[in-house]
Amino acid sequence: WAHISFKILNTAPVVLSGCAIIVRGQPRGGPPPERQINLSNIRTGALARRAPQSQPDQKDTPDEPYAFQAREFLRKMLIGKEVCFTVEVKTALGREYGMVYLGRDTTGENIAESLVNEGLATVRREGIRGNNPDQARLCDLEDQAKASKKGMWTEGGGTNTIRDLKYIIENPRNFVDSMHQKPVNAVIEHVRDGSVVRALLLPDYYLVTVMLSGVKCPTFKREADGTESPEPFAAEAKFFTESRLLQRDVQIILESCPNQVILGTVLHPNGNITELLLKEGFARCVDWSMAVYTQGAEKLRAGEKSAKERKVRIWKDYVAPTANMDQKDRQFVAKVMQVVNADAVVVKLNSGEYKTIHLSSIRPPRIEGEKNKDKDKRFRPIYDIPYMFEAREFMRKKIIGKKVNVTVDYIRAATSSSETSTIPAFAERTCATVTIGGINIAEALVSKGFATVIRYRQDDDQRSSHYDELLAAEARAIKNGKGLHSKKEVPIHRVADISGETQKAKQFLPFLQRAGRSEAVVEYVFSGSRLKLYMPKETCLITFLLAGIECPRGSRNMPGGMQVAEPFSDEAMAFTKELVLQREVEVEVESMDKAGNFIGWLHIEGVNLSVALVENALSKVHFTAERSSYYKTLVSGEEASRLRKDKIWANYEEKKVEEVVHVMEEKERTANYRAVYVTEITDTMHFYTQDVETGTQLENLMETMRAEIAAQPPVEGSYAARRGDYCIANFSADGEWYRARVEKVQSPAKVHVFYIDYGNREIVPSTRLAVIPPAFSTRTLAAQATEYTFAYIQVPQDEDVRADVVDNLVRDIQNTQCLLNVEHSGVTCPHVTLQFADSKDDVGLSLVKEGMVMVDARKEKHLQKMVGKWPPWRNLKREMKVMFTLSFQFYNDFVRALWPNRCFMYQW
Ligand SMILES: *[C@@H]1O[C@H](CO)[C@@H](O)[C@H](O)[C@H]1NC(C)=O
Ligand SMILES: *[C@@H]1O[C@H](CO)[C@@H](O)[C@H](O)[C@H]1NC(C)=O
Ligand SMILES: *[C@@H]1O[C@H](CO)[C@@H](O)[C@H](O)[C@H]1NC(C)=O
Ligand SMILES: CC(=O)N[C@H]1CO[C@H](CO)[C@@H](O)[C@@H]1O
Ligand SMILES: CC(=O)N[C@H]1CO[C@H](CO)[C@@H](O)[C@@H]1O
Repeated sequence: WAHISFKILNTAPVVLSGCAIIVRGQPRGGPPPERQINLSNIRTGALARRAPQSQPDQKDTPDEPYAFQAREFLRKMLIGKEVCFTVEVKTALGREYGMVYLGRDTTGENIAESLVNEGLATVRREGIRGNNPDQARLCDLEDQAKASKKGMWTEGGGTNTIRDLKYIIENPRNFVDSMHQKPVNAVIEHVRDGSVVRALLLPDYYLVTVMLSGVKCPTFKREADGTESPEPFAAEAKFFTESRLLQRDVQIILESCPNQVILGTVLHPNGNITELLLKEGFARCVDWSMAVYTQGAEKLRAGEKSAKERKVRIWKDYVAPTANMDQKDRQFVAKVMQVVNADAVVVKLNSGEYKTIHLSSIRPPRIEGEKNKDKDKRFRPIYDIPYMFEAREFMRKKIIGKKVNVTVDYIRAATSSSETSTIPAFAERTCATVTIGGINIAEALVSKGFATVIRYRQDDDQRSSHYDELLAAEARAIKNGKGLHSKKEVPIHRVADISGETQKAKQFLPFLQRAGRSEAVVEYVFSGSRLKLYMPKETCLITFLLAGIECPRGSRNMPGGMQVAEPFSDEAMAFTKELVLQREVEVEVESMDKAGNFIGWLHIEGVNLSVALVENALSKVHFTAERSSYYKTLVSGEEASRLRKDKIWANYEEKKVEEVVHVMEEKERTANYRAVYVTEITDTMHFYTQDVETGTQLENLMETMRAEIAAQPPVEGSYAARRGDYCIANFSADGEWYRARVEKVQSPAKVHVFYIDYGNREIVPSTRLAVIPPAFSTRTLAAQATEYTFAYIQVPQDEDVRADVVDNLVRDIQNTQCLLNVEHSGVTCPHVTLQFADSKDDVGLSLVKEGMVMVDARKEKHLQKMVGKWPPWRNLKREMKVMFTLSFQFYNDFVRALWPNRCFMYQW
């Protein structure tokens, strides 16, 4: 045996037994080599050993008495500390014997002496040389320990110091459950690789293998020939864990036990190894076990993310999925324009561009095999796939029209359907995490059971940046039986699609007309004025055309070929989409066309879509709008757009000239007088008439209505007036009920109403108003008062003069029957001529003749003729009156100056 003696400064990483330790030098760019040192001249008990599993006939060897105590004594004293040792003997096999001292030199505590002193080791006296003072000292210490009955010299043999080691746990799952995820004290006995350790659980001495939850380090693969080949960084990862945990006192949280594997987290006061391994690039996150990690999965993902960004160790060649995107393309705020089948949204970017965004890592409800799709032509995924509708509705209600935060997680490249085909089976997809007010929409969907989470290959990076939250949400949804995970019958949506079904539509029309304003959701926008609506109360789908407007037509495939789109048809469609697509709206259905499309008005948040299109110069007013209560608004909107020469009116001037020429050649003035009853004359010289023809209908209606109300008087004050509503009002002049429309609600005491059958207005308290009985609504009989104004005469600008004229008119024609002919349309109402019923004299002309108003000549030739017959001295009387008044004053002043005491009297 060679006798060598030298000192090496080392760290003790492992205590093999009471008398053997493994030391390592300082790491230099990798795990430093290990050296095993057996303490010379002493002996401690042997630790328990498990029989090799290859030899089942052998038995496990238990601890020798005080063996574990000796090991623990050394472990507590040495682990992680610096030691210095001398090698006294090196055997032929390379085993080294020596002395170990705590600290940097041999003045430190001599470990062998301490052990002997504590009665934890015996001295091998056979090798002792009397002349060696160190060895002599060992003998002395042993004698003292014996004398004071320390350690193994205690009476009783120390059987109580033998551990009852448990190598096997019968039911590991029960065992883990019984720990209730509470930290257990433990000693890490062995590190298999960076993320798998063998731990001795205290105080009951279970030996368990624990995999760190949520992570995996590179491992040592066992080859067929028994050799181990390490994956890159396996040794480094193992050393990282060893140097921090091996033989340390730790706490372990046993978190789960799937398939006999115990998953846990090791806690050490200096930090948490799972996080550290990830941060240093020694491990990657593992989805399946991440779900059980109890200390905050987001910290683990963050650790991994940081390692990836720094490209450390296992990530040295890492390229982020969004690496070549600009920051502004990676994260932005955008407005949601459409929810597409519950896993995608169309958003409007700041630039005005639209972009489809898929929600990362989730899969909407779907039907396996898609077999129904082929069988049934009318298969509509949104209603027919269980929970698809719920999912879409959930998303729609939460985010449609709202601003959301989009963080792009990855771009899924387009995939082709086969090797030879170049047609992509999937187009490229931008997958992102979409949040609103801090809520991750995908997570919310998954937690409601309206979507499932996509599983990935371990190394697949193309996933949500909040993947664990998604998995956790899914676990909750499964546990609580939500949505797709519910054991209940799936909700069925029997939605009647009556778009294009003329017969069904015809049956349905009266329902919708009677309903007045109905709720609807806009499912689809075909064009600026053509929509598909879902009616939730009636659970049906209808096609709806906006009333009152002419919207530019888009291009269409017609039998004769492609029909070219009219200018601004796309703009109109975009406008309508932006305003109403997938929104909750109110519609008033008025009628139906031959194809079974309903026609009516659509309101969204106080905006009337027809009006809005006209006001934005994207539609013209259609003549059928004249009858409606929105006509005025429509016409003034059109007028304003035309003046701005906006969009469809951009080339308006030229067109007008053309039209006029056209008109001059073709049109003749039509005189088609009908009998009307003038009911009201306004301060602006407009007037309201009723048709004599329908007069009796109105009388009958009023009579039965009043009788019905008298039989069942409305509860006073039960009516809440709402602008635009039809109602009945108790007219202050006669205390009778009339049909009316609310024009303005100033306060409950001041409601502005318009009597729709008479044309007069009044401000009344809401206590004088009541709900209109449905049988007497405008569906039964349209509003009877129609507004007109005079053609060919100028309305005097001067208020006093105008008031004179109005007084005249009230005296002459109010509450009398006249004959009326529409001469031409106007901004707010048609312009007409009126004749006195008896004399057939023209009312306007008589005003002109009386010099009260001036003639308003028309440019249109066919109308010029008409005025041409009117007196050439048309305004003479009024002009003379003005002139005379002036000259009279002048003359008077002049005369007074000459003859101060004379008085002149003149009479006109
Ligand atoms: C050295 O220590 C190890 C670990 O305790 C033990 O297995 C081995 O038998 C010891 N060697 C000798 C020669 O005592
Ligand atoms: C978007 O995110 C920012 C910062 O995280 C936040 O202040 C803002 O409120 C979010 N906006 C929405 C619509 O969620
Ligand atoms: C109308 O109101 C007045 C006063 O409020 C009341 O006296 C009258 O009876 C009402 N008329 C009807 C028909 O209810
Ligand atoms: C639960 C726990 O102990 N977490 C710790 C893990 O380690 C980090 C530092 O590495 C600590 O900040 C955590 O508190
Ligand atoms: C009754 C109603 O909702 N009318 C609205 C029609 O649309 C215009 C403009 O879009 C609104 O100002 C009206 O209030």
